[in-house]
Amino acid sequence: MNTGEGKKISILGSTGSIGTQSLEICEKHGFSVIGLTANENIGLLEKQARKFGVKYVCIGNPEKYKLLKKNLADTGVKVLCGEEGLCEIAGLDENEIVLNSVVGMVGLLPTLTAIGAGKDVALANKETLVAGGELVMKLAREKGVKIYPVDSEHSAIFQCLQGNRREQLKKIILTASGGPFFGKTYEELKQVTKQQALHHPNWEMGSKITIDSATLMNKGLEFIEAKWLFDLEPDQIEIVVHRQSVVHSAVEYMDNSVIAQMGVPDMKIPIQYALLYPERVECPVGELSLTDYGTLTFEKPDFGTFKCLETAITAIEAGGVYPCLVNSANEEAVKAFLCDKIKFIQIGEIVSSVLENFEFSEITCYEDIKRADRVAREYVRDRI
Ligand code: MN3
Repeated sequence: MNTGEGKKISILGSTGSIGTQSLEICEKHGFSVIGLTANENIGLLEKQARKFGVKYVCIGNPEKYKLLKKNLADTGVKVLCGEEGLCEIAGLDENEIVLNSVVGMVGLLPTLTAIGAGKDVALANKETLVAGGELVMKLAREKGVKIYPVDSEHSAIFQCLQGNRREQLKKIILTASGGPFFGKTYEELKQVTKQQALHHPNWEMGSKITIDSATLMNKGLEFIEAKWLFDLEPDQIEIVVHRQSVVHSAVEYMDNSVIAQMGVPDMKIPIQYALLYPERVECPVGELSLTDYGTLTFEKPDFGTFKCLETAITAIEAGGVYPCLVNSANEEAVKAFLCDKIKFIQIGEIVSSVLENFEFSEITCYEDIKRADRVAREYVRDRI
């Protein structure tokens, strides 16, 4: 039985929402935490490092490296820095599993490093599969490495696949909360503020993913993530808006039977399932009361209003470099929105314009992805 007791794990992005909840799960089940990484938050990273007695930490921002090193000088913790340090921790020989919950494209190389080192990956960094899905899945197959989805929708699909034959799957139903602006018209979206965009009705998350949820880009990224994780054609994925976030997604089989996974909207369930698969043991979350909810609703998404969603789907249908370009353009546009440089509505305008402004090319190696990432970001900066 996979009890987690003594199982060696490193967590990339340990100070974020997924990272802190993952550490709660690790503490509950007695995991042995080897390495932790953060981008900026050295205060929390230091606390976590001391509490879990880790051997390695890495800080993304090089300006904070010296201070962190000084603060941890009385411990034996090895302090690393930047992408190089992130990859060093991802590929540590001692790791039995690596949980990747960093935000954005920067998570891709550590994922490839962990897989390259033969380590199973619990994946919460969706940009990894959006930008590099083909490379990542190919390497995982070659190395015989398992990728356990942490994203709640993909965990739900993964759970619905258990005990059934993959070749008898017809399609998947990917549920979307609809975000804070569901039901608004394109005209109304022109007026929304940053504060409104940062307020998600069901989930507490970091600012990047919260904005992605408001534009529905998050669902577009998850569409692409699902395509790679479960080896689907785009027309096998249906997006359904489900405001209550109780049905976390579903799978339809050849006999038209639909199996869904449900639960309260709490990431600790999918995190724990990824870390303790295939065990189902006590988890520190509330029970689901269907009668308290009373009504569950399902609606079609508004593709015309939420341009990011349609763009992401078109990008994966076109294939090649497009998903990576669209993802990087989105990262840059969200950054600009969070710095008050563009309006909410412009995120979708910028992201969708990428498709008309770049030629198709194949992705055959990591360098191709880096190049696409760079040109997409330059393109967005030039337009702002
Ligand atoms: Mn999700």
